[in-house]
Amino acid sequence: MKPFDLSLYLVLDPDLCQRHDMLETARQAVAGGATMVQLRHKLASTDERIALGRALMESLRDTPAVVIMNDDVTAAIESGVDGLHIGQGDISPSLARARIGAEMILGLSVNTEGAARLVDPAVIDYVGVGPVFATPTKPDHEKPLGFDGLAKVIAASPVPAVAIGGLKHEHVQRVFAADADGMAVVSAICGTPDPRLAAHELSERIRAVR
Ligand code: TZP
Ligand code: MG
Repeated sequence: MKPFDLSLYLVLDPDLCQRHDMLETARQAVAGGATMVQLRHKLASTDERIALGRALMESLRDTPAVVIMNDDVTAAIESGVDGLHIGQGDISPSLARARIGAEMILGLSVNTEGAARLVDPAVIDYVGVGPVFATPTKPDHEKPLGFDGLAKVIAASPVPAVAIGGLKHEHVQRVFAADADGMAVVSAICGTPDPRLAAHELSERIRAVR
């Protein structure tokens, strides 16, 4: 399995990151300090996801960044990305693991302490915990956790956790104080005029508080 660092996790959603070219946004964000990039393309076909996954892998080949495919097991396998991220309503973790094999990273979204406690560390490599705040980026999100809720869910998880949902530069200290291993963002990088600078400022702040 490729070693992964959850510190600054960019969720690349083409429907929300239209401001810039996808591959260029990913490259810029990684150049600025993003450690992981998830391709979350809800409206695409599996073939389109495969093409984008391959292009992203090629574009980030000379970097330590890890590429994760959201939801689509077939696209994750066929594109040769480093990992897969699934939600609570998606394919079951054990079935996902059986399909992707031992070498791919597997992430799972959790929103409650109960869901975190059910995580099997033999199956799941990391959890995404959120939303910390209500976010327009994901209108159908679960109830926001706040930082206290975040800390409780993370404490219940047997695997490393990345926090997500409405997170910005000014939240870095509280995210890591809740014992998160990383912070995941869409708009804090995609919604800015300069993704490289945004990632750089976030990663410097993360380095400072850890
Ligand atoms: N899962 C929970 S919140 C969210 C996802 C994918 C969206 C986070 O986007 P933003 O723009 O960083 O609030
Ligand atoms: Mg999903």
